[in-house]
Amino acid sequence: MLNSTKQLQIENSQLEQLLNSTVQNFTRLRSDYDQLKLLMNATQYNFTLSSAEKTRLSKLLKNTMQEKAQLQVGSQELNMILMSTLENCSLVEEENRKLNQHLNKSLRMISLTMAENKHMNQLLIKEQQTSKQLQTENKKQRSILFSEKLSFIWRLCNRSTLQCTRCLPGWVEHASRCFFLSPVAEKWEVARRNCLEMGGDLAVVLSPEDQAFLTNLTYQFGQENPQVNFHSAWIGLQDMVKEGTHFWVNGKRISSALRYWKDMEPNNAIASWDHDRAGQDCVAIVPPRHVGVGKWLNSWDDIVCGGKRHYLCETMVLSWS
Ligand SMILES: [Ca+2]
Ligand SMILES: [Ca+2]
Repeated sequence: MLNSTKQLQIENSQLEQLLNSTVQNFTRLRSDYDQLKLLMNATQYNFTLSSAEKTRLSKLLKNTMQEKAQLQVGSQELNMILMSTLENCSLVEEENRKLNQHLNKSLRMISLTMAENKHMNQLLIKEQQTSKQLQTENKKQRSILFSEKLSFIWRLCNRSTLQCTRCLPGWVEHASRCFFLSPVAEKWEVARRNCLEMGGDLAVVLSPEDQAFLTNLTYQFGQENPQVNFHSAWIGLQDMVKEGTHFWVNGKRISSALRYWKDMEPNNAIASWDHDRAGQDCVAIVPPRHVGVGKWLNSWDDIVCGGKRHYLCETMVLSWS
């Protein structure tokens, strides 16, 4: 019995300890429960808050995505505009570059033209000065030329053209000499004296050109003076000293290269009235029927010196120095 009681007491004590322990555990569990509840409530609150936040953030995200899409479209448009603008910029730059080149070229041209103008102006001024000086000089010279002292010059010059001949009136210039065909006929010696008195002598043929000129002069005289009994004109050639040996009045013998005798001349013919039988020792040019054809240059004939013929004189040209 005692044992049983003691056993019971032990058991009771063990139960009591267990109970106490259980109460303690319960109390602790209760406390844990309360804390967990509080925690759960807090978590629920937080969850609610998180949901709302999530919804808000979702909306925000959606809006942001829309905005992003719009911004992308806008960005593309802006890119296109930018590209187009850049292209235009490039074209404008190219155009600018060309315009600049053109401008530079124009500026250079203007610069050159200005320099040229300046040069021309200087030349013009110089030319005007020269012209003025020449006018003064011209005026002075004209006053001298037209003065009484030089009036004789106007017998030799054309007042309109101011061209002057180097031969006296009535004389013709040829080969830097002056020639004169007399309007009257004289014996050869008288003719020569007349030529000498005029400062010259009877004409001498020094070249084929002289022969052509003198022959043509006699031809022209005949053509222009049909009323004149014009047979021929003395020249400065004779063989008075020795028959057949012809000398010019300048002292030279006739040259073999310059002989212009007519056919059958010189024949030293003796005329019926030539009682002295002097023959023909003086030479004259007989005008041809035509000039420039056939043997027209062969115009010389030896004639009796005492016969009267027109005559050809020559002088040196007038010298102004
Ligand atoms: Ca003779
Ligand atoms: Ca003859």
